[in-house]
Amino acid sequence: MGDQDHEHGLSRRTLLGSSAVAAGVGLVGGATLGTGGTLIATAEAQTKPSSPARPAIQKSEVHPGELDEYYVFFSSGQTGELRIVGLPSMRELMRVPVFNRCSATGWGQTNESLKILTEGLLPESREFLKTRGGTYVNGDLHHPHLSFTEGTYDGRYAFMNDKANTRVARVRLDVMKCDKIIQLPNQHTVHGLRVQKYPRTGYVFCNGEDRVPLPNDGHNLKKTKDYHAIFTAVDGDTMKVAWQVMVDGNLDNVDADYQGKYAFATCYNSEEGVTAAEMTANDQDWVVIFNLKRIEEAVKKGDFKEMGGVPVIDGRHGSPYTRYVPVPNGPHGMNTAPDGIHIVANGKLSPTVTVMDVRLFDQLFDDKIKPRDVVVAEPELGLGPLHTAYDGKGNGYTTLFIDSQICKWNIDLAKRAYKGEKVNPIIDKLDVHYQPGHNHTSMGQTKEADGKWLISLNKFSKDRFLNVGPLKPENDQLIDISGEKMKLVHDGPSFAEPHDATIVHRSKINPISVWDRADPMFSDAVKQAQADGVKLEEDSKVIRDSDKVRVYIVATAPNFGLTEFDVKQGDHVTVYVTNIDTVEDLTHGFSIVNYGIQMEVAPHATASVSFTADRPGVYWYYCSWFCHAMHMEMKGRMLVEPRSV
Ligand code: CUK
Ligand code: CUA
Repeated sequence: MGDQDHEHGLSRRTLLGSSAVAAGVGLVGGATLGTGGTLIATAEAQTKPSSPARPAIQKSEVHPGELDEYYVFFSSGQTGELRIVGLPSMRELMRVPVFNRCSATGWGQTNESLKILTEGLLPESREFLKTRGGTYVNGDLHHPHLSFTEGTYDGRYAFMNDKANTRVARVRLDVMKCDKIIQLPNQHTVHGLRVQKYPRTGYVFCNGEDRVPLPNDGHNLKKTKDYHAIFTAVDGDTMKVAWQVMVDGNLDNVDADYQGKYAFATCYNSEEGVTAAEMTANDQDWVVIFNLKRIEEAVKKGDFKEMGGVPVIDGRHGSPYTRYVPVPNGPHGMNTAPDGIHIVANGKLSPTVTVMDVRLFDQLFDDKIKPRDVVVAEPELGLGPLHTAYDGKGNGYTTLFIDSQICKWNIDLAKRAYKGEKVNPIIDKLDVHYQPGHNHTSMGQTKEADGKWLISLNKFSKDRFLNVGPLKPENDQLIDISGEKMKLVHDGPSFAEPHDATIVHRSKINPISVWDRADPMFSDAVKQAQADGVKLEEDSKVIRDSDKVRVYIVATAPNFGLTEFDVKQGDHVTVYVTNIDTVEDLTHGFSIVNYGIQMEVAPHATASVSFTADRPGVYWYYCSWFCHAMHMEMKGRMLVEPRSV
C-alpha cells in the first residue's frame, strides 16, 4: 500500500475518468490500491470472477548461487558492445565486444577479431581506414535481435546494427562471440534492425535512416531532393546483402510479421528536408510496408538496378513492392504484437499509437482498400510514445518519453474505441525514472510472450543513484507485469547507452563451456600451424621464416610452454597461444609489457596476435587472467635483439 508510483496524479486521474471496463485495480490477485483509487472491474475480471490468485509481486530476488530465469541481451549504444544481463536479478553477466575495441579480450587486436572486423568492410572504407589502423574503433549498437524459427527464438544467433558506421553484426549464441560483421553499401547508417520471424531467420531487416546521394561520391552535395534512404534485407545465414529497396523518407524502426510475408518500417521526414524544421513541417509521415514475395520476384526477374554490387529495387511511392500508410508526424518504434495480427507504430511527436491489422495487407497490395484502411485503432496514450511491448494477454505497454511513464493499454478496447464505442483502453500508468526509450517484456517479441516482466530503458537517472558527476548512468528499471497493475521492483544503472534489449527464457539458450578445437574462430591458426608442422596443443616453439617469426605457446596453468623467445628488432612476429586446460572457466590471458599486446585465451581456444618487434630490449609477457595460485609466476621474456648498426 501507499506505493507512490501507483498513486501518481496522472494515473489516478486516468483511472477515475475511465469508463466501466477500462481499469481494474485491487481485484486480481490482491493487487494493492492506493487511496483515491476506485474499484472498477476489468473485462478480464468480469468474465473470470474466480480467476486464480496471481501474486501481485513475483519473486524478483535471486539468492546467492541461484540462477536467473531469463537472459537479457542489451545493446550498449555508442559503447558498441553487446551486454548479457540476468533477469530478474539484473546482474550483468558478460560483455561481448562487437563494434568496439576491448582491452580485456583483445577484440580489435587479435588476428581472429581483426579478420571479422575487416573482412566485411566496403572497399572504399578499407581504403579510407588504411591510415587509421584498418578498422573503425567506434560503433553505435542500438538493436540486438535473436534469430527465430517459427515465431520464437531458436538459440542460434543475435543480430545487431551499428548506426555509426552502417554495419550489421552477428553474435554466435553457442560461444557468445561475434563471428561476422558486414558494412552495407548504398546505405547511410543502419538504425532499425529486426529479423524475419517466420518460417525462420532468414532475413535481417536493416533500416537506412539518413538520405544521401547514390553513389555518395561527391557528384552531388546539395541537391537534397536527389538524396535517398535504403532498406536492406541481409541473409542471416550467409551475412550477405540479399536485396535493397529505395524508399521515400527517413527509415526509423522496423519489424516483421509472423507470417513471413511483410516487413514494415516507421518513416519520419516525409518532407525530405535536411534541418529539424524542414523534417517536421508536415502533419503526417508514414509507415512503409515491404512485400517480401513481390520483392523476391522482382530480384528474380531483374526489376532492379545493381548498385554497389547488390540489387536495388525502386520502392518509392507508386511502386508495386511497397505501400505507404499515413500516420501522425514523426513515428518512432514499430512493434509486432505476439497475437500475430496487430502491429503498432508509436507516435513520438503525436500522443497516439497507430494500430494496424496485418491481415489487411494483402488487400492493400491488391489495391482493394486504401492505405489508412489497415488502421484499426489509434489510441491517445500520453506524451512522447516511443516503443510498445506486449504481455501476450492482449495488452500493450508503451513508453511515454515526455511523461516519464509506461502506459498499459488494451488492444481490443482500443479497437472498440476507434469504432466509436465509449471505452477507455488505458488500464494503468506507472511512473518510471526518467524519460523511457525502449521497453521490453519477457519473451514479448515472440509468439511465446509470457506477461511476467517488463524492463523500461530510461535515458535519464537524475537523482536515482549516488552522484557520479555530470555524466550520469541511465536507469534500466524492472517492472512486474504479472498483475493487473504494474509494479516497479528494481533500479539498474547502466553505462552509455542501452537503447534496446531482448528478454529470452533461459531454456532457449545453450552456450558451451569449453571451445571445440575444430571451431572456425581459430581455423586460420590451425592451418598455419599445420603448414609449420606444429601441433598447437602440444608444441611450444619458434618458427622463423626470414623476418617473419611465428611463436607457438601452449598455456596450461601455471605455465607458458615458452619462458623466453628471441626475435630481432623489426621482425614481424605472430604469437599463437593455445589453452589446453580442460578445467571449466580456466581462462588464460597473454599480455606483453609496453608492447600494447593483450588477449583472452579461453579453455581450448587458440588466440593469436601479430605485431612488429620494433623496440629492442627485454619484454616480459605474462598471463593476465588470474588462473592459479602461481598465476603471478605465469610469465616469460621476449628478448628483442637490436638491429646491428
Ligand atoms: S531507438 Cu533508441 S530509444 Cu535507436 Cu530503438 Cu528508440
Ligand atoms: Cu594463466 Cu593466469
